[in-house]
Amino acid sequence: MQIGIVGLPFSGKSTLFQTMTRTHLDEATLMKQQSNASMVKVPDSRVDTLAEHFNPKKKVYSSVEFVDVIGLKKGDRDSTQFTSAFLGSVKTNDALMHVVRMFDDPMYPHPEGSIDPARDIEILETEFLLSDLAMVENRIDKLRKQVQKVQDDKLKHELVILERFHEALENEQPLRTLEIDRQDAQLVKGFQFLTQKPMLVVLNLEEDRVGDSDAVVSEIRETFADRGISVDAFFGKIEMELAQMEEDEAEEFMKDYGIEESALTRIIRAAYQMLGLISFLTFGDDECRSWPLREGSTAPEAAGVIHSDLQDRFIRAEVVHFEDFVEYGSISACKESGHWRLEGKEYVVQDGDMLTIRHG
Ligand SMILES: Nc1nc2c(ncn2[C@@H]2O[C@H](COP(=O)(O)OP(=O)(O)O)[C@@H](O)[C@H]2O)c(=O)[nH]1
Ligand SMILES: [Mg+2]
Repeated sequence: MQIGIVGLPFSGKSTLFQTMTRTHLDEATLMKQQSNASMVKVPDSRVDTLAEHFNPKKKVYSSVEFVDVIGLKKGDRDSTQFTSAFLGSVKTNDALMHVVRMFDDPMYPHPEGSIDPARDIEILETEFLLSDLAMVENRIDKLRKQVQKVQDDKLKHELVILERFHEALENEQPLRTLEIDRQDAQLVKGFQFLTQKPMLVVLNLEEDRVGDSDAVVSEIRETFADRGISVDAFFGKIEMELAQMEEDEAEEFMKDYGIEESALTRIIRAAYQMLGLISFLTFGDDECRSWPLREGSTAPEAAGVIHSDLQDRFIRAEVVHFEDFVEYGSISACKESGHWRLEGKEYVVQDGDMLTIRHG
């Protein structure tokens, strides 16, 4: 599962990537024009709570991969199309984060000449839409010819879905706004349509906007209300400074600015949810840990995230919900009060479930 960071040049993509991954890439690496990928820890205070209780040797957090997608330079755009190399590297991501520049810096001129977040969002959205439209039209042409020659229900059905997509795209409606059932989604998954990917717009604000960032976010949210995108904000410059501080120094600094929660934490969590992931927990003297799981997965599938062997040899899962664990104070107290369960193969794992897998 991968989240691609996209956006116009000098919007703060690499800044966001580096502060999130706590890496520092030198200019030479950044200039290489290749995408950089890195795993990012998903903060989860439940793991800390479990660790306080079990005192394990290790604490491990669920993580997701972020990619700083390179390939979109100013020269890469002509009047209508981004390079196919850029679009190709966007395609492979499961969800997208669009960094939109709202800071002013004459050293790094905005490629469009001015700060205008709605315009910048539109530039990328339009580009993705046109790319999908071209692909849909191409495929529809082929399918129409094929279904005339051979009787094939699957191809006919694909044609129906794609015609529906075509209509939406022609009305400038991104595919992510369409309701589509699982089977149909599976059938067209291979196209990796760009406007079908969950999209989080992240506004990169000037540090003096801390006070009115909520208002800025709301305004953009309203403007794009019908596009099925989420909107959030961060302060690139502040995050760069925070990343270089010790923890207590960072806390003090955030207080001075009146920031309650690190924007990075919030954005990482939002991205995680956007991928349709929840977390289940494992615990013990050895390790307390959160694990990523696709929403709607069963207990054996969760076991498979830990180890494929565990899925094959799954018998039952012992389940306590984290909230109950906190309320009753221990696993044995949960047992006594009826908050401990044995679940079978059909059980759908919930966010915050503490699991112990019984296996053969
Ligand atoms: N003043 C200011 N500068 C920023 C901010 N975010 C990024 N920058 C600077 O803008 C330049 C471009 O940022 P970068 O992250 O490399 O943009 P990218 O091309 O989208 O990857 C860098 O010199 C950053 O240090 C911000 O919020 N405020
Ligand atoms: Mg960059």
